[in-house]
Amino acid sequence: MTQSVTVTRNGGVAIVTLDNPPVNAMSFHVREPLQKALLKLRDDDSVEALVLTCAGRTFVAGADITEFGKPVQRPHLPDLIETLETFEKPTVAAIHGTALGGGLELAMGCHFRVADRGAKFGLPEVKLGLLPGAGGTQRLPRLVGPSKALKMIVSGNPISAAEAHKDGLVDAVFDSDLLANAIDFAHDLAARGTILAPVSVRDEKLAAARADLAGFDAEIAEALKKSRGLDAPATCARSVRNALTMGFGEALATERNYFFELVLGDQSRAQRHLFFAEREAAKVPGVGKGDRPRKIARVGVIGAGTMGGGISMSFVNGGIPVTLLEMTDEALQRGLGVIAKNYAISVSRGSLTEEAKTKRLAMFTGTTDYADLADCDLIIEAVFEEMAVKKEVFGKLDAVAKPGAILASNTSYLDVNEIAAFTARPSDVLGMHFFSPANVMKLLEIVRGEKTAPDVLATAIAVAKTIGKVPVVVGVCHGFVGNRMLGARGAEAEDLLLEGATPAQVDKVFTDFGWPMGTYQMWDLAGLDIGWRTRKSLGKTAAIGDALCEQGRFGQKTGKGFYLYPDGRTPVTDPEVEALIEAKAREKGVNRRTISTDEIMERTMYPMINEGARILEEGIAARSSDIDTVWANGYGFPVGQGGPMFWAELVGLPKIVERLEYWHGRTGKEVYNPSTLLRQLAENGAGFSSTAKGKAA
Ligand code: 3H9
Repeated sequence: MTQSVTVTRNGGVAIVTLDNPPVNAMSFHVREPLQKALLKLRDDDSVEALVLTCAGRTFVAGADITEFGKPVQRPHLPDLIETLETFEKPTVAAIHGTALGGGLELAMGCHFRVADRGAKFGLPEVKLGLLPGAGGTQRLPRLVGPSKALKMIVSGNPISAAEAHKDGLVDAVFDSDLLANAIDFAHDLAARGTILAPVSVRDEKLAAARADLAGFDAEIAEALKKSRGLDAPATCARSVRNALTMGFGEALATERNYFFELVLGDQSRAQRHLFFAEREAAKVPGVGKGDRPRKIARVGVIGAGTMGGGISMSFVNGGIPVTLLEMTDEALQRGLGVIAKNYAISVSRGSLTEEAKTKRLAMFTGTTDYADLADCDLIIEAVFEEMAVKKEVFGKLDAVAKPGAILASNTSYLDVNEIAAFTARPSDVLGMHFFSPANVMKLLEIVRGEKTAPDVLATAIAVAKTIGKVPVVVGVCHGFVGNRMLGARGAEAEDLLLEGATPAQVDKVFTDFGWPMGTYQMWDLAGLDIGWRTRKSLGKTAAIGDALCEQGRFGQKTGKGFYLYPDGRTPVTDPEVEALIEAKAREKGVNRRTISTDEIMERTMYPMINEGARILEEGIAARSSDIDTVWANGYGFPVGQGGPMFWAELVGLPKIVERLEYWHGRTGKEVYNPSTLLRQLAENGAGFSSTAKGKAA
């Protein structure tokens, strides 16, 4: 085993190297030897300066998240930083890769920070439901000013080396030879006898905000606008504000208390669960290190509509050129026009430069000829959701695609095995289910067919990561993981209204839980006519949904649906809809009554969890954490609740089974019939993580 901390010398400069693969997290087995080494070097008169550096692909990426929630072993990270601040000789952090969380806090314990040009700096603790707990909320404002620190800490987003240099977080940036340059930098400081002030005593950048607390409070309000329902962002902001109103020592101790409060809370537990769940999802049973991803240099996309356009943009944004195919030149030009408009909006918002826009647009090649897809390594169809259409497309693809090319369907519901059978190469076929808007939503459901080859899955996962998506491998079934559970969540939506609830009441229960919107708002956004058409084709009806559509109320796009949309976007309760619901209830002989919040939760969330358990039982998802990853990244499940399966365990599986049984007894509906797996787990006092892997495996 390599040593996690080594000390070498270059004349009077001591070089301390941390080595804790893969990301140099500050685990106990790093902290302990580091503290010993630092104390020794501090008191060694032959040492004139110190350089702190890391082996491997990155500087320290933070505290070791796996240690959270367990008893902390001393020395703590703040102890190390305190030791660094007591050095009376220059200390220099040499940063490559990412200095994140506790890693950046450690670096801020040094007098100076120098960095590789490609390095990134951030305090992403808020994304784990935490705040920086080793002085980050106190030292960062002192280096970059409180406004910038507030933005960085509340968003958790990293900044580049150039920005960090401009803002005063970093003292020098090098294009190459970071360590050699850092050593020279340290020698130079030692030779010049530079006067050293630890970051904790540098208060100059705080002065302006200290004199205008009201102004800073306005900045806090702005920064917290998007953090509804989460505790960590407000705590981060409060702690940064403490830098303005308290002395360093008091603010630091307060930050530590905040950290312990948050780390023991359910929200942080949920967000840490999602962090590891996302990484676990990329490890697919049956896909090993030997299944090397195929090279994807060009992607073909069939269909330049909303979905195909968004998918194409995702690849181009990730640096992969796209050949976009449409049936007619008119449809192709329309699709390319929408893409160009989307990029122009990004330029006008300042999130893309004109130059980058031109570069990206040049990466699209439009065609109406299938033969032009011959040089593509991956081809994704985003055409009409009808098996006959898929058959035609895959037949044509099979004829033109080069050997080894991967053929993917963006289907949301259809049988990928049947689609694969339309080709002579079913092992190269799989589903790649993007979520709308495809250039924004992070989730990618990768649907594993019976014959999909392991290296094809490995390729899909790798390319998904390249374009910034979160891949989750699922098995074949109607609706896969996400849409199948969504169906269960909405199964009782009509009856809840008939029995006495209102759309606004149900949707409020959803938004209070943390969802970005409720069921009826979501349906209005998607368009009520979609479900209406599907119902008609299946010979099904929905009393309220059908009646709304018969009146031309298709949702937001027609200005009215379950709600009115006077400004085109904001839902407003419509008394006509309430009258319609009451009339339909009378027609059906349903006596309306008061529906409680608990009932709404039980009749929406519990069927969804039951369906999730069935999905696990059937092996459509390999693990319950994959289901949570799907929901957090594709459907806006509130991250502070950890995903449906994590949340179900917080509620308690026995309670969920008991209530499902109650509703099953009362209504006889199958959505409430507890799955065998759910019953077994509840009886045995077990959790979902004990479940087996299946078809997705
Ligand atoms: C903190 O610092 C609190 C302090 O303020 C206060 C303390 C008192 N710990 O993402 P990858 C694992 S909170 C433990 O696939 P990439 C990860 O699970 C922390 N493990 O690589 C995975 O394991 P496996 C603040 C960690 O190259 C492996 O490393 N810091 C940690 O795509 C590779 O990870 C953060 O929130 C960790 N801190 O991305 C940064 N980090 O192979 C969190 C990673 O078994 N980390 N692992 O699945 C990241 O954002 C990304 O990992 C990083 C690399 C960008 C660094």
